[in-house]
Amino acid sequence: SSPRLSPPAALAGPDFLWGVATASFQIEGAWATDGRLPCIWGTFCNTPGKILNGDTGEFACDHYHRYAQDVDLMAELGVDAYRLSTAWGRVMDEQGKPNHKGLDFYKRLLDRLQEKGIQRWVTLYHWDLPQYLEDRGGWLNRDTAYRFAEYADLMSRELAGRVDGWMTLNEPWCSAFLGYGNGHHAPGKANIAYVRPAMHHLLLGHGLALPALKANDPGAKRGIVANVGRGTSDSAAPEDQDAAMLYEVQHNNWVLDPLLKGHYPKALERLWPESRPLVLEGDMATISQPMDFLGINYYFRTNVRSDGKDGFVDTPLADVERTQMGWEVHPQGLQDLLVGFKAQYGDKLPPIYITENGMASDDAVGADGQVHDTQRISFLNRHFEALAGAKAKGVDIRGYFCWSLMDNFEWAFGYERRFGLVHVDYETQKRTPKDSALQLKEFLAARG
Ligand code: GBH
Repeated sequence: SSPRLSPPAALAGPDFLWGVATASFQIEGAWATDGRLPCIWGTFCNTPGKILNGDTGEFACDHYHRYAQDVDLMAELGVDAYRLSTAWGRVMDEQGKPNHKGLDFYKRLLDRLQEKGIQRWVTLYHWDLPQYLEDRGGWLNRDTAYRFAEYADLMSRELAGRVDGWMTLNEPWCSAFLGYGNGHHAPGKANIAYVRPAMHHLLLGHGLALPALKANDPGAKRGIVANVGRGTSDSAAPEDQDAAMLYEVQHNNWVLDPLLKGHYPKALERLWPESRPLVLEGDMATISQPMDFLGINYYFRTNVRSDGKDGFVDTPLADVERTQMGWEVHPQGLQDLLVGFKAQYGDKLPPIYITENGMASDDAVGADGQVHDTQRISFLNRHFEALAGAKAKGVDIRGYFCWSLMDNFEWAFGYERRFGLVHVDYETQKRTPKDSALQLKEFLAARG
């Protein structure tokens, strides 16, 4: 029999929200259906050599056509909440006019969730920038921030009353650094001088969107989702400890300081002096407006050493447990980061939701028709303990969304990496709840 999923009592109360998460491009497929415009990830998929095995998001989990069954599956699991994202290019044309076919899809989806009593947490931007905006410079162009605010305005007018929590951006670090700095993600630009301007325009778009969300849908909560990483060094040498600090500045404070303190961290000048953004008067006030919550995505710890200059190099540890992604399993990092953020930001730190956490494993349906994802169950248990520990140390944590509801298009790694609680057979589109999903269901039901 499989190991049990057993979250600590501190996370089993009625005030703690349990959910699952996905993103539009990773599950919907139907990438040219009902007037959906091309996006940068479609272009990236069509560029040879960018995605493992040449996979694309054209069909993905076919969620666009199977959303009703997928909602029923979530209801079956008994989750309190679902975090999804909307595709900008489905709902708005190049002139900024609404595309009602695309909007209707999201309305049907959100209404079905409501019928099943599942809270709706909606991310407006999970990386699928319309290609026509990239053709005008994408996030390197300040104008994109204003276009994003228009999109947020449209969505919050159209979907007002149907959403419990709005999230402006998913992981701006990834958009800026992987999209424009090293080119591992769409649009595949690789120039370190681009990363800080791209980040500034992303955060500006977030700030410009907040007032519209509040005005149009005052009953919903508003926040953003940041990916955070734990950086430590196995060397006590001062330059290596300094490198670990720089890792966390680059991954965490680059995003959180402007949002919560209203300025960029000084250490960015050491890391990337050549990449200074043009910050206009008022921008930092726009970016640092208060939010109702902060979404945190946590996956792993990175061990670093000094690169001998003003930076850090990844120095992988031997003999640690890793996932199918090669990422180290390090639950303590989640607790250390949350406790550290509380110390760094104090009262400025909004209530926290873990908006993503989970792991990839090479899961297959066995002869018994089941998927025994024992590493995932153990991974989740250890992260729940770490989270309860952070809560006990005074961090205000309100909920946890597992990444992901189901296996899906894992960006540059295509379909080969499986993050789902539910297994997807991409030939038949059959969904099979893995042991982790069945265990989660038992826990959720037993909460009473
Ligand atoms: C999240 O990104 C995404 O939001 C989600 O769509 C995705 O499917 C999920 O996680 C699983 O990957 O410094 O170059 O070594 C993951 C975010 C990926 C951010 C790895 C930091 C380190 C890149 N993280 N990354 S690097």
